[in-house]
Amino acid sequence: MSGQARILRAPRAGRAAWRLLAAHEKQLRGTHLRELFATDPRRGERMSAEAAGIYLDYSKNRINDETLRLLLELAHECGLGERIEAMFTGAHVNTTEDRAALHSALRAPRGERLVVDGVEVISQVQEVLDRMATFAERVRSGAWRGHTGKRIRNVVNIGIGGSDLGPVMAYEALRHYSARDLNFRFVSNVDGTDFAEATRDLDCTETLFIISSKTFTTIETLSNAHAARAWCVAGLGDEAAVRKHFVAVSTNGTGVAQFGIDTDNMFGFWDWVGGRYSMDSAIGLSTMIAIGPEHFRALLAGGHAMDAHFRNAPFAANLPVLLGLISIWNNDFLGAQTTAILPYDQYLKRFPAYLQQLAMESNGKQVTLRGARIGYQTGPIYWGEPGTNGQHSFYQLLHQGTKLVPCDFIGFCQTLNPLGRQHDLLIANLFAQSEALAFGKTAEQLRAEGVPARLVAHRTFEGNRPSNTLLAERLTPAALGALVALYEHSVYTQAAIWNINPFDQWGVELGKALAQQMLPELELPSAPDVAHDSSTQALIQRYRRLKRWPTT
Ligand code: G6Q
Repeated sequence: MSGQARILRAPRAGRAAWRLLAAHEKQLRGTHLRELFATDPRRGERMSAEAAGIYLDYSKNRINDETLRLLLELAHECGLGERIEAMFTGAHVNTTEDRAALHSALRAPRGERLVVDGVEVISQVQEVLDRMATFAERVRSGAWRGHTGKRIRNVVNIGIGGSDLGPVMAYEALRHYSARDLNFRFVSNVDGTDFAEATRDLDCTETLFIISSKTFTTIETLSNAHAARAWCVAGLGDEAAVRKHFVAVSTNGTGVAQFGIDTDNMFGFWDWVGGRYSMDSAIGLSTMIAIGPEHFRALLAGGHAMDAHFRNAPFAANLPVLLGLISIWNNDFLGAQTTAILPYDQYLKRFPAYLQQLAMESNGKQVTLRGARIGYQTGPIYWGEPGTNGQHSFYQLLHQGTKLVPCDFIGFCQTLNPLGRQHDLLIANLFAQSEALAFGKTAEQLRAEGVPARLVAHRTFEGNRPSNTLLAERLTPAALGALVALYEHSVYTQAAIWNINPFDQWGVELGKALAQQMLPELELPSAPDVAHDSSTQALIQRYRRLKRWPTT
C-alpha cells in the first residue's frame, strides 16, 4: 500500500523532533494496528480525549506512546503554545494581510473584554449580535413586512466562499431547530442557473434577500445581488421595494449604500474575521433567522467552550492539538495525501464541503510565514460524503485501494429523527467501518471460513488504515459550534507546525484577475486581440463560434 512520504526538510523550528519522528516512523512501519491493540487492551480508552461535549477516539491511528510523545515535542519546538496565545490575544497572526484572526472573539461571552489595536472588540461583537437578534425576531414573528405588507416567507442568502459555505452548512446541520414556516435558499454560483432555480417558485412579495459579502466587491455575489434586485423590482414594480426586501452583511458600508441597501439594514463585522472563519459573525444572519437568537447563542457557546479548551488544556489532552498532530503524522510521515470526512448524520451533509474550504484554503500553502519555499508536505486534500451513502460509493478504495486515506468518522449517540431501529443501524455502520479499516480480514481467516482459494486475495482486507472517531451525544447548536471550532483550531495547529499563514488566500487571485481580463474577449462582437497560449485561444474561439449572441 501507499508509498511512504519522502521526508524532505523539516520546519526550521521543529527540526529535532521532526528528524526523530522520521526515524521513529521507520521503526513503527511494520507494526499493524492489530498488534498495537493486542499488546495494550486499554488502548481504546487510553487514546481518547473529551472536551465541549465531543469525545475523540484516536486509538485507531498508526501511533504508539512514543509517536505521541514526539508529536507533542514537535508542537512545543514549533512554539504552538505561543502561537495559540498570539491568536487569542489579537496579535497580527495573518502576517501577509497584517491582521489579527479573532474568530474566537465572535463567541466570547458578553462582558469579557479584549482590546485589539486599541479597540475593545467584544462589546462591538455583542452589539451586532443584539441587532441581529432584534432583526431575526422581527422576521420570524412576521413583524418585518415586505413592500406590500405581507410577511416574509422566504430568506435567500446571496454570498460565496466563506460567505456561503458556513451559512449553508449551519442551516442544513441545524434544520431540526429551524422555523419551518420559513424557506431558506442559498445562491452562490455566478452561473445564472443557481439564482434562477433558487427563486423560480418564490413570491417576491414574501422574499427577503441577505447580501452577504465581507468586501462587497465580489463579482459573483454582486452579479447575483443585481439579478435579485432586478427580479424584486420587476415583480413589485417599485424601486422603493428594495428597502424592505434587501439587507446586507458586510464590512463595506459605502459599497452597501451604493448598491441601494439602507445601511440601517446592514450588519457589520471586522477585518479580523476571515471569510472562512466567519459563520459565527453577522455572516450567520440566515442561521440566526432560521434557528432563532437563543439557539444561535448556544452555537456560539459551544464554539467558546472549545476555544477555552484549546487555549488552556495541556496538549496531551487537547482535542484540536491531537487532531492536528495526528493529521501531520499521517500527511508528512505516512505519506497520506487526503483526509476523508465521514459524518454519520444526514444533517451534516454539507460539513465535508465546509471543511474543504476551511482546511484547504487555509493550509494549501507553499511558502513559510517569511516567504521561503517549503520542502515538506502541507495541507491534505479534504473530501467526503455522509455515511452510509459513501459506503456504497467510494469505501471500496478506502478498504482495498492502494492509497492510504485517513478518515474522520463523526456520529451522535441520539438521533433527532427516531425511525425504528435505523439509528442503531446507522451507528453500527460507523463503528463497523472504522473497525474493518483498522483490523481488516486476513487470508487465514478467509480460508478458515471456507472461501475458495481463487477468491482469497480478492477478499482479503489488509487493515491498518487509520481513522479518528468523533462522537457527541446529540446534534445540538452547541455541539455544532464545538465541532466547527475543533476543526478550525486543528487547522491552526497544523499551520503552526508547518510555519505557514492559514489566514490568507493569495492562490485564488490569479484566476480571478485573468477571468476579468478575458471577459471582453467573450462578450464583445469584435474580439480584442489578446495573446493567449494555443489551448486557451482555441477554447475562446470555439466558445465565440457556438455561443448565443444577444439580438439587438
Ligand atoms: C475565505 C475567502 C473567500 C471569501 C469569498 C467571499 O476565507 O476569503 O472564500 O469568503 O471570496 O468574499 P466576500 O465575503 O468579500 O464576498
